[in-house]
Amino acid sequence: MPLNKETINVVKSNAFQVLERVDDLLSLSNWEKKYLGKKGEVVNITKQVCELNSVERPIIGTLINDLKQELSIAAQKRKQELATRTPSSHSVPPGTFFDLTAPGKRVPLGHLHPITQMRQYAEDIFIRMGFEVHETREVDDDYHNFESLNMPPQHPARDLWDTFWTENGLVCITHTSNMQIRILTSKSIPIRAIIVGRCFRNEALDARHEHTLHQIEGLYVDKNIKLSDLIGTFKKFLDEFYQRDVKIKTQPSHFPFVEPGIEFLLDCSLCQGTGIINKDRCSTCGGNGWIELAGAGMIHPNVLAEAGLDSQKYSGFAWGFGLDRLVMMKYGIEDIRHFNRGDLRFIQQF
Ligand code: FA5
Repeated sequence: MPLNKETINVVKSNAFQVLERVDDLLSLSNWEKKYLGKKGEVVNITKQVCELNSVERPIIGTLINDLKQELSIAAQKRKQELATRTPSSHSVPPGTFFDLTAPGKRVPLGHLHPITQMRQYAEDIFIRMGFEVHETREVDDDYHNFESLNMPPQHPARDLWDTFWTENGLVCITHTSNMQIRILTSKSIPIRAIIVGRCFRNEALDARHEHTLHQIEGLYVDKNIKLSDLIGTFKKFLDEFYQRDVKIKTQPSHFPFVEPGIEFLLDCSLCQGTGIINKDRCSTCGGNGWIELAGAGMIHPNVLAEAGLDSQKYSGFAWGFGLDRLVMMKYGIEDIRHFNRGDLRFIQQF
């Protein structure tokens, strides 16, 4: 299309029509780019001036200069109007400008479940204490969940755990101890490992018993390891986890894969160890003021032998604690079932 007065008028009327609809500073900046920018419409037509004859050239050149000036003045005027107009709910306050480089608002898409948060927190503590972190399998075979742990078929201690079995004879793991033999056979001594994961039990549910629970197993093997090392290590972890000098007690217990076996109990944070809340029995600890956190003990010589380790030379300890119960005690959560209910009023507090 040849460059003439008509072409300039078309550019001008288009530019003004678009400018009328410009409603914010960002659109105005785009408008300026489109018409007055380096690759804009005005520059485009200016480039064609050299193709005109000597009579037309000065006339058209002057018209283009006028157009450029008119558009610049109009843009300036619009900018002032936009910057000083009464703010509506959709506009920015007067005098402000969009900072296109500012970081966006964080969209609340969700957050980690409290158990996951505390699992990571606990793992960090153990890593600082020199432990390696391993993940458990959730479905395993009889050998790893029971037999390798000094519980041959028909051993009565298998009944300690109400087990879910799959149709093809596998076990939904009842405890993270299922990984013990794998770690003992694959790692070199000294062994310092934790094993983290979900376990499943077909048992009656109450304020401190769930069918799906989270355990963290601890495994420590070296020369001259004693029961006092087990108690000291676990207490140190708890002090870090709760950020205070915790009150714990131990009592004898029996697990076929340790000898001797013990349990760790913590004073219940819901009733402050009294067993009573508002004259009623504390339902969280069952009224005895202590809540059982873990089973533990010195690794049984039969388990060490199964892993090919000489129990005359090496000794070690193991524990398995319920992470859900630790978190309950940390935050004063009175019922373990809150964790899996999916009630956002609960979850969003963490
Ligand atoms: C065991 O699971 C043993 N494997 C622990 C162990 C490991 C002993 C290594 C010796 C050496 P127990 O069944 O007591 O033990 O469970 C350990 C902990 O898991 C309990 O103290 C408790 O804190 C938690 N726990 C057990 N059952 C449940 C449940 N149904 N709901 C929530 N937490 C549970």
